[in-house]
Amino acid sequence: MKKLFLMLCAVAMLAVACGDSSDSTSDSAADSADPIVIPIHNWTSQIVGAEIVGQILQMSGANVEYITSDSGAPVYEAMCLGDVSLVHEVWESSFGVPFEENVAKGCVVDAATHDTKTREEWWYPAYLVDTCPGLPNWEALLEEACYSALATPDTDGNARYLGGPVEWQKKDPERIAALNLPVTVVNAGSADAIWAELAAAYASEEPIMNFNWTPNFIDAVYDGAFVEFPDYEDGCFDDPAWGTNPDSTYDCGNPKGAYLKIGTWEGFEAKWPNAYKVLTSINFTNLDLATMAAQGDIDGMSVADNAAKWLADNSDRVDAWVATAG
Ligand code: TMO
Repeated sequence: MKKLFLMLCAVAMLAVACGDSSDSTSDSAADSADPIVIPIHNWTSQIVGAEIVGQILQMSGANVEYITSDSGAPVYEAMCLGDVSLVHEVWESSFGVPFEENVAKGCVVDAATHDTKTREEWWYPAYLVDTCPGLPNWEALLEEACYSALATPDTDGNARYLGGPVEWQKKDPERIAALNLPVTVVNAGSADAIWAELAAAYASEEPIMNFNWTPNFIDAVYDGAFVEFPDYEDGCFDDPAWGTNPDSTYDCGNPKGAYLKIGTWEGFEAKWPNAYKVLTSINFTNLDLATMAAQGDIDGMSVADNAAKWLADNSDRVDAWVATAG
């Protein structure tokens, strides 16, 4: 008899009649009180956005907890195991491969796509065009006057390209080999290390070429542009036959207009159904990320003040997202 009743409950979803009687105050599924684990990575918009996402989830009744986490494959493996609950800035060009691999396994969910369109690429200050007149075309880097001007004592005559931390998973060595570029990659230890070098070089108009991305604060402060490599198309990263080098993958630039997604652990929605609704209604635009970055990296605001200002300036949108909770 009890079995039949449970079966009817499952079929008819008689939430009130079937609910745990100790839970009589709520007529919708209750979220677990366990904390939602949010990772903190190593660039400003993500760090501020993690605080913003956490506060929005708390406004809707969730408990949250933060962990500092590698932003590359390890965070997707941790999310696959349920040790991390979400990633709110999945950048296609950096993390698309480990993210999509774990989505394909079924342990990570492609939960939402922000309106933000992203690009991550080699970048140079506008004054470098005097030395490398063919820029933004990548073939400018093949000219001796250009790569020699960008050389430093540790690059053996090659141009020096200041890349981001290795965990951002860029295929720079592969691209350099595929396009036969006279360039040596030097990976910065942090985003701040890139910005410090750029600031110093820019002040004295020294040649520099560094990793940058959009949306970011850089456009508001510096005049410069991305290097234009052959346009990314399907196949470039996995089919050697694609592109100008028939024997190599990565003979192209990173995707333009790339996605920024929210990923979750597969068990998130069942464990925190209301928080899941709120999380997947969050939708950051290019201006949102650029603002979070600028408030931190230009205005020098603390993470707490930066998040508080963004939440206050966007309270109508935030309220609407919070209201999606049951
Ligand atoms: C993932 N990042 C925005 C630092 O390129």
